[in-house]
Amino acid sequence: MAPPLPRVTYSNIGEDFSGLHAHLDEVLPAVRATILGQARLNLIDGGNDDDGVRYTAFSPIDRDWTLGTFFAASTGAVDRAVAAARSAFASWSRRPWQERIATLRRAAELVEERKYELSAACLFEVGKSRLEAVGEVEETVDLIRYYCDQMEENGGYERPMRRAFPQEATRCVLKPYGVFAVIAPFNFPVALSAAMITGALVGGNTVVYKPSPMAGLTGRLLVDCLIEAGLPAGVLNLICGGGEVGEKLVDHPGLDGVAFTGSHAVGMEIFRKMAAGSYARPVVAEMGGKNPTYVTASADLETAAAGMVRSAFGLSGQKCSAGSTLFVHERVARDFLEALAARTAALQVGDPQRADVFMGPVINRAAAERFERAADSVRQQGHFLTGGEMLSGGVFDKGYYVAPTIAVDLPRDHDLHKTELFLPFLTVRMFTDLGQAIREGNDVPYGLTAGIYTRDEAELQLFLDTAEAGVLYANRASGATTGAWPGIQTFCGWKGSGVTGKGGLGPWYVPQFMREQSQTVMT
Ligand code: UN1
Repeated sequence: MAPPLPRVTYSNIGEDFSGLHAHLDEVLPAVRATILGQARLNLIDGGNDDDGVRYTAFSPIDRDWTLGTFFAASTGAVDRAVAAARSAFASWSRRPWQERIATLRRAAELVEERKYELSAACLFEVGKSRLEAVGEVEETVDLIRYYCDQMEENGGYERPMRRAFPQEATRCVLKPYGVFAVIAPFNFPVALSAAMITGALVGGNTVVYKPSPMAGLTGRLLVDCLIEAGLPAGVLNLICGGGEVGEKLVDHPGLDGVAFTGSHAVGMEIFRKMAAGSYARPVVAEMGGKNPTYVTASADLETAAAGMVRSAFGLSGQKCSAGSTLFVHERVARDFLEALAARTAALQVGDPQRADVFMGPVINRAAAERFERAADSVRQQGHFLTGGEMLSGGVFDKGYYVAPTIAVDLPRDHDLHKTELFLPFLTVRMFTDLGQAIREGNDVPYGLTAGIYTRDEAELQLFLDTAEAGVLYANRASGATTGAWPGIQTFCGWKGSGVTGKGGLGPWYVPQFMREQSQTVMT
């Protein structure tokens, strides 16, 4: 038997992936032939459902490839999905948590069995590189298992309390809220959907899940794994569609909470809505970032350049963890920017089916237009170290491809240093005082990730003490600000990047989907 293929964890960049690539050479055409282009229905109360406006989605790699047809759920379908989740809640929530996690663990096994098929679907749907796509599905398997482990390690979040009197026994119990809407983004369509769905389900909630309109295919393939693992009808419902369907869902009075990953603007709107009724309902949200990296005069410049390139341009910069703004010490700026430009020039951009491609397209026309506007403003007020243009010719004319871009010489307070672009677009500022640079890096409404490259203990400590972000990295070649892994790096958005002060991938995630009850019984 052939040895198992190596796992992809975003960080194991030194591995030999040649066997994996050989396998993907076979899987990709097969998936393209069998999985793309089909009608993908919604799933309500265990049944397929086409009640809604039919739409077709195309691959960002090549607009001539149909991903599939989907149904933007009608108002009636949204109502039925919420009602189904509501009626499934009583028995799902009362089921012993051990049974709930057994089902979720079976789902993790199915995701693992289908990992190359899911990765390939993800590659075609989002335009991810091979390793980004496989890494995401591996991350999915680990995070489902990690959340199940958390439930187990915490004994289902039930614990005996102290006794005021010998005759009085008290337990503290975390209980599910009820029906959660799960609204997911396009960029990690499998991992982030699975994270929110699992968090809600292991805690005993039921779910109405809406994937991104750009990611209905992987959304449905993921749901199939969960359903085949044995979730009862109505426990997990799938409705497709864009913002208008999302709005109907969030406005639905039958919801008890919302889990959301996406833009700051939409997340805040959901948060305000969920606080507007007669009582506030929980929102578990992760809402982007403008993540700074600091390269000090003591840094190992090659390590720093390697990590910066991966975080700025991996997945075409379309990660909330992307490293999108750089502070480099004046003394090393010339050498560092030279190393950075050389590594950027060496990146392969193109059709991500190819093994050597690091960066595929951006997701859609809106992203390409955002790129053009940002590039225009650099032309007016700064310069490009590299990039700045849309790519054309060959496959570049089939999708939306842009050059990995590094902007220098912009005014210090320019908007591009502060706005999340969700593009392969890095802005650069120089500094002489690290404390001052960190204050500038902190001066955004976000606080998700931050990175530093330094060999000076005091600089490192200053960064760890003062950087305002939930995920900090130092001296990492595999990613300056990206690459958090379940059970290893928790992923908590500070300030406008989150709302609860607790993050994904870590020990406090699942309890966010539950509320506390104290039960005192006289014995
Ligand atoms: C995101 O950045 O949009 O840390 C999600 C990372 C991955 C993905 C996080 N776990 O880069």
